[in-house]
Amino acid sequence: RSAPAVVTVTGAAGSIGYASVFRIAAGAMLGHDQPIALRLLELPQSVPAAVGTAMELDDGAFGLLKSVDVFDDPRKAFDGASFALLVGARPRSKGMERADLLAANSDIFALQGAVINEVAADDVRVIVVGNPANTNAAVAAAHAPEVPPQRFTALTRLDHNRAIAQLSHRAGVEVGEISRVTIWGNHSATQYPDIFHARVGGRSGADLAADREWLVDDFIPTVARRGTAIIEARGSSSAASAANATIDHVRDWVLGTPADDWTSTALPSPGVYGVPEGIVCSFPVRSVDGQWEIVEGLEINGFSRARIDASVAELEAERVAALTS
Ligand code: NAX
Repeated sequence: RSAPAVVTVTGAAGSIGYASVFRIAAGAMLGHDQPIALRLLELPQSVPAAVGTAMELDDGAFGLLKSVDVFDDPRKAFDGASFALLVGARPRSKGMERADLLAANSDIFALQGAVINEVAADDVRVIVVGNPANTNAAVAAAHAPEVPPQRFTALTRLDHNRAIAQLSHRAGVEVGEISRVTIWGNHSATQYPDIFHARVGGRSGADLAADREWLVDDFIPTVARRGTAIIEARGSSSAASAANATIDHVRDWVLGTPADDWTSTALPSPGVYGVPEGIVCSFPVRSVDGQWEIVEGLEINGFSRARIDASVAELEAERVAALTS
């Protein structure tokens, strides 16, 4: 039995935090033989709610859960952390401009990046869920010069899983028979779910994509706007599915992606696929020996190129706005 892995979850009293921590404690993220030390970081006003969550975690009597601590001080919460799940973020309030939202989050993620740089474990892996997730990850990475940039990632796995589910319905194929789907770009309405390289049961994704009307008017917007559809249906935003995707992301990062498949993760571009260096962009990735490797050499057709470029342009504008705010 190894020493407990220190897992810090920010925004732990929020919806996604609440939906994540019980499954993490049950071993769904790091495996059923890895003990866990959970750290819950919240804003001071939400510390009581996080304490309530910690009490419920206690009541789960999880064999793998060695400790749960609640903090409102990032310095304590990230001390020695090997996994930093950055879920808490400033939501857009009424009358708030997009620039204000970017600025407010830039402050939060600059501070958290700097603290992680200083006090987290040497092997720290960061996943940003809080929106605007890609840009928040870019800001945090920019403030953590001693952490390799590729350890700062943002969640696009929920979009990836949504794309697989939609393909499964369309083709009448089990989700387990679908592979090599890619989300490119930003976790926003400009994201591009690419099925040209996918395998869908016995068919190729390119074959399905030949129905351009379905691709353009149905599949792509359904995936990209799924978050809004969930809000309309449930009256609040995706929580359990986002928690599930976060757990999938970290599990694959640590334990590896299946041979013959890949997944989608946003990480700082090393300058591939025409994405400028440092832009936190979603790519097709494999996890090898605990590190993300971008799947290179995929042929990008004109249809895909235009959509990737549009999302990357949005990311560049966001980054400029966040870093100069
Ligand atoms: P909630 O509002 O339920 O919870 C957020 C929690 O974060 C609150 O309890 C708040 O007190 C806390 N918080 C805010 N700032 C903090 C800080 N500086 N330090 C510590 N805690 C802080 O939101 P929830 O539904 O859980 O969503 C969390 C974030 O995920 C949002 O930014 C949301 O937009 C984003 N999402 C990202 C997704 C993705 O795929 N990347 C999908 C789902 C979700 O929309």
